[in-house]
Formats: sequence, structure tokens, C-alpha cells
Amino acid sequence: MATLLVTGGAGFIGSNFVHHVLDHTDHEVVVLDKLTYAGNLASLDGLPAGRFRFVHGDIADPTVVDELVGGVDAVVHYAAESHNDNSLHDPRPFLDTNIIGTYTLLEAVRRHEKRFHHISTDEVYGDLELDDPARFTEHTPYNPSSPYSSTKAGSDLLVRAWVRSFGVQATISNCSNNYGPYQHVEKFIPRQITNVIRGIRPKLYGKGENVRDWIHADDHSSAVLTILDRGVIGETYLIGADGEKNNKDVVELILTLMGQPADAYDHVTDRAGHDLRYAIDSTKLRTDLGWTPQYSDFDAGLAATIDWYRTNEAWWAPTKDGVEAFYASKGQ
Ligand code: NAD
Ligand code: TDX
Repeated sequence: MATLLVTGGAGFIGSNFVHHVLDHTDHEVVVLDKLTYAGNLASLDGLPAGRFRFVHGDIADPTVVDELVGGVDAVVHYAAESHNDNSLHDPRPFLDTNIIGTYTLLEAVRRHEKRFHHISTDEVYGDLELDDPARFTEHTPYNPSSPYSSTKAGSDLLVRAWVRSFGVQATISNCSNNYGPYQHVEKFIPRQITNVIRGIRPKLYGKGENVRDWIHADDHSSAVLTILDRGVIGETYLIGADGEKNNKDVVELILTLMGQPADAYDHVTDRAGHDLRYAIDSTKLRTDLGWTPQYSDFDAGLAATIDWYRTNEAWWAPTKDGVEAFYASKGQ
């Protein structure tokens, strides 16, 4: 049994991880979250009070961070500004949280000699051509495209430097695109599902040929737990579940699963600098640590996610109109 400090635990993937840990282990969890527009305490409803505690605070605040890190066994670092489109309009919070926040945590785990796991993204590797058979591996050179992905790349490099220079006991994982419950409606899949529920036509950027490599958030959680248990200090592990699909196919599948004509969507202004394709080769994680994903059927996982958004309108409704107004102002 261990006590984990989970940063960003009120966000999409962090909250899925907290549920996963409390359901599948006897660990205790402390969440540190700033509750930005992307954090939602309702995502943590119903957790066992004896094993779970929430702290409202900023990972870039050294006083709060130092006190919390001193009292736990390990830190699992999810907190970030996470949305590419936002980073194109206002990059500053991405630097504050993704760079300075990660630096603040690293200094605390260095001081208290605590285990650290850093959550990152495949976007640090830039993008691949649509017809390139290659996939990202742990050896792919960094080549980030957006303010978001460049700050995530910077945070990864800080972790590597703190391991080498100061002996911090850290691992890193870079995961592909997640889907599942509790994802903010600004993101592609929940935006389109909630659009259909609201009678709004889904919005596809450009031609929709861009490819993302989808993984269920619960599989991401089991991979992170595996790395925490058996990962080698200083190593990076790529997490992916062989889920490559282009955006056009995903939007058409959502419409079909929701009983609408598959072509009932609009093409809108493309994202500036839009990465073409991401694809993960997760051989190292599977071979060295014995991890396998459980959600191999994307259609079934997507159908369950649609059901979750249908059942949990109270969770997403308060944010929907503001998100759509923002996108509309950008022609998206
Ligand atoms: P999210 O935007 O849904 O959640 C981020 C959470 O962090 C929110 O609860 C927010 O309140 C909190 N937060 C933001 N700034 C903070 C700060 N300064 N101090 C404390 N808390 C703060 O993000 P997500 O999609 O759940 O992503 C979580 C992590 O996973 C990020 O590090 C992201 O880079 C990484 N990741 C995401 C994906 C994906 O598909 N969404 C894929 C790979 C990696
Ligand atoms: O309305 C939309 N229409 C559309 O076509 C939106 C919001 C997005 N898109 C496209 C852009 C991308 O090609 O869908 C794809 C997925 O978009 P996002 O959900 O914004 O995800 P992406 O930019 O791929 O980044 C996500 O995966 C990697 C997460 O947001 C990141 O935090 C993670 O690092």
C-alpha cells in the first residue's frame, strides 16, 4: 500500500486514473488540482473518503507542493494545460503550468527523495505522413508543433535532466489520444457526441484526413500503474493500443452509433499547423513490463462513451454553450 499524490486528478485522464487506482489497488490518493476551466470536482464524486483526499492548489506553488510531496510515497503528474486549440490563442498558461509547474514538482521530489512519474503525450514527436508506415518509438527525435506540445516536450526534458543531474527517481510515459468518460467537451470526441445530443451538426476540421491513435483512458491508467510498479527509473515508455483512425471515420462512426445519417456534419476552418498523423509503437511497454490494453474494440468503447455522455448531461451541460461560442468565434 502506498499514498500517491495525483496532480490534475480533477481532469479527464487524472480522474479516470484516480477511479482506477481506488478500484484496483489498496493505495491511498491525494489529488492536487487548481480546478481550472478543465477541472471538475464532480468527476471525483463517490470516492471512498478514507482513502481519498482533495487539495485545491497550483502545482506551480512551491509551498503547497513541498508540503504535499513530503507526505506521500510517489507523485503521478497529470496536471497540464492540455488543449492545442487553446494554446494557439493564449500560450502563456501552458508555460506556467506545463513548464514551471513541472519544475516546481521536480524540485520537491528531489528535496524529499520521492518517486515521480511524468505523464506526457505522443505529440512531443511531431507528426507522421499519412502514408508513412513508421510509428513513434522511444527513440524518435522530439519535434513538437504547437505551443501545447512544445511545453510538454520541455517538461519531458526537464524530467530527464533532473534524473541525470540530481538522481531523481522518475519515469516518463508518452501516450496517444485518449477517449472515455469525464473528457471535457472542448475535445474532439465529446464535442461531437454532445453536439449530436444537442441537435448541432458535428464540426470536422479541414478534410478530416488527420489520423489519431485512440486508446481508452482506462487502458492508459493500467499502463501508468504498471510503470509505477515495474518501470525502470530513468526510462521512457510509449503507451498506445493500435487504434489509428482518421477524424472523418470517427465522426461518421459517432453519427451512425447515434442513429444519424453518417454525412450529417460540417467541414470547418482547419487548425493552424494541424499535425497530420500520430501513431504509437508500444512494444517496449508490452515486452519489458507485460502490459496489454483491455479495450481492443474501438466501436464498443465509443458506444459506451456515447452512453456515458447521454446519461451524464448534468456533468457537461454547464460548459457546453461557452465552448461552442468560443469555437464559433474562430469559425470552427
Ligand atoms: P485536462 O485538461 O482534462 O485536465 C487537466 C487537469 O489539470 C484539470 O483538472 C486542471 O484543473 C488541472 N490543472 C491545470 N493546471 C493546473 C495547475 N497549475 N495546478 C494544478 N492543477 C492544474 O487534461 P487531460 O486530457 O486529462 O490530460 C492530462 C495529462 O495527460 C496532461 O499532462 C496531458 O498532456 C496528458 N495527455 C493527454 C492526452 C489526451 O488525449 N487527452 C494524451 C496523452 C497525454
Ligand atoms: O471540433 C473538432 N474537430 C476536429 O476535427 C476538434 C475539437 C478537433 N478536431 C480534430 C483535431 C485533431 O486532429 O480532431 C483531432 C483530435 O483533436 P483534439 O481532441 O483537440 O486532440 P489532439 O489535438 O489530437 O490532442 C489530444 O491528444 C494528445 C489531447 O488534447 C492532448 O492533450 C494530447 O496530448
